[in-house]
Parts: sequence; C-alpha cells; structure tokens
Amino acid sequence: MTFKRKLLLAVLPFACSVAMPVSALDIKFAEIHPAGYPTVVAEQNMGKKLEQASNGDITFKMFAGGVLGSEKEVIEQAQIGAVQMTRVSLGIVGPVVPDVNVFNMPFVFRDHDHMRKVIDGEIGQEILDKITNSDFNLVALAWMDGGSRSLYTKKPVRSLEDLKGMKIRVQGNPLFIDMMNAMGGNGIAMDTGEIFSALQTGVIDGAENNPPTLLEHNHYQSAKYFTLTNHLILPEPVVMSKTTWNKLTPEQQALVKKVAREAQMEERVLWDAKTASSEEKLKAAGVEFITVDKKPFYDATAPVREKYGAQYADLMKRIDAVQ
Ligand code: BDP
Repeated sequence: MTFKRKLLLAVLPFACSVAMPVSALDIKFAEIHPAGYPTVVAEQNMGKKLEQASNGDITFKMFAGGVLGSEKEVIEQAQIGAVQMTRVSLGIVGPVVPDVNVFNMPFVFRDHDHMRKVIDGEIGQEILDKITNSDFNLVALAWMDGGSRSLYTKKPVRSLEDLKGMKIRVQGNPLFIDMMNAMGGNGIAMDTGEIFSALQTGVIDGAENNPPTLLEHNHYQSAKYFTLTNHLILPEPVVMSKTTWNKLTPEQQALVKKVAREAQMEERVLWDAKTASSEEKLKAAGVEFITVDKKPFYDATAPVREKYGAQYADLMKRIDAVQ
C-alpha cells in the first residue's frame, strides 16, 4: 500500500465523523452519591425530560456512586468535556472560583430555609453566574440542596471544649480547615470516598456532614455521635461542561436550563423526606443525636467570616436581608 493510501485510510474515519451531522449528544452525568439519593433521583428525572423533549437528540446516562472519580477529579474531567455534567458541593468549587466562598462560610445562612430562599433568588443566580463566567469552562445551571452539615465523631462532642484536638475531615477548601481549626479541632482535608476507612483506621476522629451522607456513605458505622452544630449549609451546583454547552442549539440550551431548574425544586422535596428517614435509621442504628448551644461555635468561627467575608461585606448584608 502506498504511503498516500495509508494516510487516506487513517484520516478517513475522522473526516467522516466531521462531515456527518451530529445527530445525538450523549451526556454522561457524574455523581458521587449512590443510586436512590435525592440528588441522583432528581438528576435522572431531569435526564429523562431532556431525552424526551429533545426527541432523542440528547441522551443522558447517570454514573452514580463515584464510579467516575472524586468530585475534584470529575470537575477536572468536566472542564475538558470528558464528563458532560455533574453536581458537586460548592465547597470544592471555592478554591477555584473564590467568589463562591461567600456561601461556604460557617453560619452565613440563618437556617436551611434561609439558604433555600437565597439560592432561589437573584443572589443564587449571581453565584451561579460567577462559576459560569470564571475560567472554569463550566456552565452552572441550578442548585441542589445538600442540607445542613453538623459534626459526627467517634467520641461525643457536647461542647466546643470536647472538640479540642480532634482530627476532623473537611472538604478540600482552606476555608474549611480554618473553620475547623477555629472551632478547636484539627481540620484534615480528604475526598469523600476516603472518609469511611479513615474513620475506621483512626486516621480521623470524625467528619461533618448531613444525615443522608452520614447514613448512605456508612460513616455512622464508626461515628456514633452526631452533634447538631449546623455550621455549614452548602448548596450544590449542577454544572455542564462549556465544551458540551457550546455544542447545543440555543433551544437546547434553554431546555437544559429549564429542566435543571425544575430538578432544583424537585430535589428539595426528596431531600426533606430523605433527611427525615435518614435520621430515623441513624437513631435506630444507635447514633446519638446531640443538641448543643450553637453560640460558642458561632463565636469561635467569627475570625473565619472576617478573614474570608471582608470582601463580600455588601453581599453578606444582602444575604442577611433575604427573609
Ligand atoms: C455531601 C455532598 C457531596 C460532598 C460530600 C463531602 O453532597 O457533594 O462531596 O458531602 O463532604 O453532603 O465530601
């Protein structure tokens, strides 16, 4: 075979794929939570709507349970378009898009309802836009509700003093390390998937999260004390790779936005039910729920809000004003 002919054969498949009209766009959606988790269910329903409304031009496949990697790894894949969509905690977005850290500050929201009102309104959209307009190569579409995060530990924490020196896992964001250290603990960053064995082997003494994660990621098997500090209320953006977004027609883009927003509203209903059932299951499994005075935790973290929040003073006032 002549060299020219070989070359032709080699480039032919690529030439064909460029020339052929793109009939279907396949969306791989990455989730670290397992099947049946509120975010996963709402996202799958979103996917079904996308497939139906696009007459099959868009296909959607959920990869739950962290099979495509940790949130950090998946975000990197989404940035290059290898994964088309994902949902991540805002905690891990903070180090890359610092402006989102205003929502990542301890006790920035009065309570869970306050957070929901903020994300549903113009401030929520502004923070999504910060992600979209950053160099992150992602389009942030909507918010999932990740509830309120509290401490869970192998030994009970009944006061701020009890936390002293305990090694507590936090998400990989310097703000959270500072937060944990300000509360007297020793903040250690690691990926979600590493927490279970780190608890078992004693690498950490505890972690902090919401009841569904404490249950579904089996952390309760080692951490039997759940101290209701509610120190973080982190919403979770649903994002699409900009590489994928740019392949969509304007109509398809509008559709994606619409169904993502619908998923935002649907997920919170599932969330509330899942939180209630998780609490019951955790209690039945012997987890002690400890109510504490939150004021010492709030006061201890004031320097963190000052350090990270100074630049968002106006925005924090606006967040505060949301009723
Ligand atoms: C869960 C969030 C998930 C986080 C996880 C964690 O839903 O996105 O990655 O916490 O702390 O509540 O790693």
